[in-house]
Amino acid sequence: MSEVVTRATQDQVAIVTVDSPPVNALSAAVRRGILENVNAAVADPAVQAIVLVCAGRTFIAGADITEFGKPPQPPALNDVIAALENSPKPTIAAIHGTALGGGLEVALGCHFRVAVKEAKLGLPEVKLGLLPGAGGTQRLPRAVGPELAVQMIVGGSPIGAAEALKHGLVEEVVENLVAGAVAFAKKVLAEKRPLRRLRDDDSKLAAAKADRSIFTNAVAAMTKKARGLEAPFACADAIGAAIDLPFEEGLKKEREGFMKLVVSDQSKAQRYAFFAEREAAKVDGVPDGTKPRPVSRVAIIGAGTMGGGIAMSFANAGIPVTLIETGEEQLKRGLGIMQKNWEATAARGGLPPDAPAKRMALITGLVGLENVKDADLIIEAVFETMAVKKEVFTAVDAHAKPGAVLASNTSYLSIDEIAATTKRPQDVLGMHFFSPANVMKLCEIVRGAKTAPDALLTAVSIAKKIAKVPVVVGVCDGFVGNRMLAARSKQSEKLLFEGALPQQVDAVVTKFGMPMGPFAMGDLAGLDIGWRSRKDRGIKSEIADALCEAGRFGQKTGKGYYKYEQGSRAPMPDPEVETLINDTLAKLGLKRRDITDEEILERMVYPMINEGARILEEKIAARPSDIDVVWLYGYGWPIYRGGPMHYADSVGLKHIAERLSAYAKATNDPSLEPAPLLARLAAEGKTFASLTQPSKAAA
Ligand code: T1G
Repeated sequence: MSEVVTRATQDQVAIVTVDSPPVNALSAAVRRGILENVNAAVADPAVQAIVLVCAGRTFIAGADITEFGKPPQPPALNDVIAALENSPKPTIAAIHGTALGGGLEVALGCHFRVAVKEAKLGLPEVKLGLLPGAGGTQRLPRAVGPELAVQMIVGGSPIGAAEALKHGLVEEVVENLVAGAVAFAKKVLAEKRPLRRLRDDDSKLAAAKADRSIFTNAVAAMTKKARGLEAPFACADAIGAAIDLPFEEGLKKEREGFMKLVVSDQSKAQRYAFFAEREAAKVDGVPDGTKPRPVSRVAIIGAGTMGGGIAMSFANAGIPVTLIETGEEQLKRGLGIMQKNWEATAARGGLPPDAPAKRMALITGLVGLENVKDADLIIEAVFETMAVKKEVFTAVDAHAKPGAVLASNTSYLSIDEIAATTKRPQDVLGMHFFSPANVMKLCEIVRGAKTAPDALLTAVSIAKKIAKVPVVVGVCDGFVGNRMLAARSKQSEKLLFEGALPQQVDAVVTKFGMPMGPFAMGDLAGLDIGWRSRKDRGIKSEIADALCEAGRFGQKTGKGYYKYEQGSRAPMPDPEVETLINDTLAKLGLKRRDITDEEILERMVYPMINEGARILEEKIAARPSDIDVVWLYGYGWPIYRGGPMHYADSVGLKHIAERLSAYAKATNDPSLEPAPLLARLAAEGKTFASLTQPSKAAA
């Protein structure tokens, strides 16, 4: 019999328990074990009902994603579900933790479901570029109605036990998992309740069959933000089949949709991203047994845009914050913005009405750096100059308690230089958040030359606690993300000098899937910042300089590389910019040439990949997938392309190296020559992925 699934009978109820850590995923062994034990329970005259439950921290969290792309092993999941659904004895799923994907589909195959109040139930397959492939698109609409089914399947977010009870997805919320499920089974037997096979129950589909707009409106709302993604639309089609077709035909449609997506490049990229995010939190070079330091209070220095957003992230996670500013006025302004942000979210229904007050209550605003004294973690988010950083860290070093972790939110500056101003460089590191810090998920954890392993683990674990995705990076100018972005910005500027227009470059980059192109981004950030720093450093960028000399600082002045209508952030191409570019190039004696979209895309992406290779050579990033996680969660890289390094492997490193060499010669820019690592892998016909042990996401 199975090692991962066991069965015991209690009071005529067979309790079939899955125990396959870490998340009871539906591996072949688990599928076999469930099938064997359910069949045995059905055949056992001493058994009158069957409860399916899981040991460990969660109910089944889905199919085993590591099995995708490999030859399928029997039994098929649909056969396991059919055994539960066709059982002549009541089958009850007892849910705790997260019943997700194939796990919820197994539960939907049972006649009844009970859950503990903390449980979450969902079909997140769309987040892996898939659709529920074991009846979820056919049974969930029958359980909760098409509207909620569309939200859950096309959106991919789970619902809680209370909402599941409200919508009939579970029959009961129980206090004690197993005892509650057995008691429920006894009730079903005592009341001779008919066995509810969802496949036979179209009652909740009737309204949508009569008025299809119930379904199409829900789909339209959920696919608004699905730009470039295939899976959300495939999910919607499969749910549509549940409304239009008999169950078995709908199941067939679902299967066809699943089989198409599971081999798609998009799903491969999204499965890769799933595991890449989890790998990124595993820090190399930390001795086994190293524990993070306890963090119960955080101090944040600076209540500006970044400091305020960071403080909100901690309060959102229930961690008290001391917010420190140089004066009452700055403090008041910072606290005011945080309150407004929370109230706006609550007004949109994104937070319970009492949450803003509760979270503000976790923030203590104080003036004076001495107030860092009680904090376990101190994050500095002040003006981005080394002089100011050093001044702040010197003071923090004097007041902070022993063992406190001192973090800088710098986006570029050297953590080692900052750490050297303290007597405790082992406690200093970088925690680089991204704006808006209460929204963006990425946190680059910058490891200094002297940063202690437990300080590093403290930053990684606290970042996860505040729902950030931590990636450990080394010290260099711009760390991973901004360093690669600089390589792209350099090319975007050069393309203007060679003949491209801002709107052409941005259109190529957004068509590729990025949320915004380099020139619209420049206008958002403000062109005057770069202009002032160029002037400080005595360097020129004739086109950008000319724009600024003409007062075109971007959105803040209503015009930059684009023009903006009053109150609108929508960039509109401006013929004045083309004239300005032509005049500037004429002065420089430069001629414009036609540049293809293909060349623009290659010169936007390949130099970044090349810089990524250098970052790996210098061990600034531990693995290529870490670089991808930085771009996925910090810079809006399209999830269905997996990240720059994964994308490079899908294009082929040989082609990329050849194109880079060609551009290096054509534009006389030696920095475009392929980095040694890229050149070597290309020559050996290898991939970036080959640099780390086979990833869990099978190709
Ligand atoms: N398959 C294989 N491994 C998995 C896994 C899965 N489904 N889920 C988690 N793991 C591994 C993960 O890689 C990590 O490994 C460890 O478990 C702990 O995970 C037919 C097609 C359940 C909410 O999309 O969302 O069903 O790094 O660090 O933060 O229709 O894991 O320790 O070696 O994330 O507590 C649908 C995916 C699959 C859910 C727990 N299911 N998992 O979060 O732990 S497709 C999902 C999660 C499907 C059917 C279809 C989360 C979690 P390691 P963790 P966590």
